[in-house]
Amino acid sequence: MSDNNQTEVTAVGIGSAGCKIVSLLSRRSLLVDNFAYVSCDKGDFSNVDADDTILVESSVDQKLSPSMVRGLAQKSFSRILKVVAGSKVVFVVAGLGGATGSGLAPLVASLAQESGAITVGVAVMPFEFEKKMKFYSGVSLRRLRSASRGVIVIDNDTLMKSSPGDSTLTSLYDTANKQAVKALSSLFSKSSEDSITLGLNKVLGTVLQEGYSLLGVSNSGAVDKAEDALAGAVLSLGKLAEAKEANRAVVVLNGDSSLSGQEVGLVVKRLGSMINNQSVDVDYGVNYNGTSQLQVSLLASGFRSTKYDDYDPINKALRGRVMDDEMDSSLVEGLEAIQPCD
Ligand SMILES: Nc1nc2c(ncn2[C@@H]2O[C@H](COP(=O)(O)OP(=O)(O)OP(=O)(O)O)[C@@H](O)[C@H]2O)c(=O)[nH]1
Ligand SMILES: [Mg+2]
Repeated sequence: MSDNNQTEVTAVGIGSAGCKIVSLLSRRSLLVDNFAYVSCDKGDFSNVDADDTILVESSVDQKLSPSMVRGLAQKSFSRILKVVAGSKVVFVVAGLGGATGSGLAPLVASLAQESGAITVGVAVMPFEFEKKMKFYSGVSLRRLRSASRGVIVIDNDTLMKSSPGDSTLTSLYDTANKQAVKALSSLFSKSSEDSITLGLNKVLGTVLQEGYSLLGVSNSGAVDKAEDALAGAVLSLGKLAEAKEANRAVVVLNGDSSLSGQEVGLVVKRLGSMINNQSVDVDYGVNYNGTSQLQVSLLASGFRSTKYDDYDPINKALRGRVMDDEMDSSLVEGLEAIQPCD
């Protein structure tokens, strides 16, 4: 698989949301050695400080669909394979629902799997009001799941809970990114003096299960902040799937030195019963380098169905029967490729 000179863990950001989130993660001290970016929009690389940017270009300006993006990306397969070559673990991070992330995340994941890496998709799902994005995101999530060994699903609505009602869309995204990056960083953080880290194996042990892993996030500054934030995180998962389907979970508490051992113990003990399954296996991490506002990030796995199944009504109607599930791609050529008839 990999030799000692090769990169162990790679994160690839795809499309606008994926590039933004991965570039924010690249500034943290994480168990990720290599960061790469793939997009159809050069602007997505503007805040990225890395050489590994792959631009998937169309010869004409046109509105793209996921299958058109996959067609255009065929020219970039060798570059994508080079980025993931030798990695033991590859995280493929994308917002689903647009053309680029929805089209390319499953494709990059399958290339990474082919290269021998353990591939984990990290999918950010659309806000409830982004109705037009639902169909592509539902189809892409299903494809990402079958192209990867595990998928971590993050719901944008879960992340925007702390935004005021009159926020602009860009500030909603900013808040969502801060929450997502804080939660993902705490799951994949390197060990340090002021933290008890989970380590990659425990997180992967949770994610590499059948079905989907869901990331629930909640913050609290209340007197009983540990219990309050945990309840919020469990509740946010309950909106996405049946909490009782969870069979494994890891939890990370992001707070400051006011977080007592008793509070941590309480969270770990309560978690099993809150997700309605006493036998659930719970590992935990704690970061003391945050603020008094406690963030609880709960990653639970084993969800065979989620609310996103409804985003792809065709697949739901097929009820598991397969029509033609090979990822389609259309080769797009501009008008200049159409030859006039004599
Ligand atoms: N959390 C978060 N979500 C975002 C952000 N930008 C977009 N999204 C979400 O990501 C999903 C896809 O949006 P984009 O990333 O803009 O789409 P894209 O993959 O670049 O695709 P196209 O631009 O259509 O080619 C949608 O669900 C959006 O809600 C962001 O900065 N943060
Ligand atoms: Mg975009």
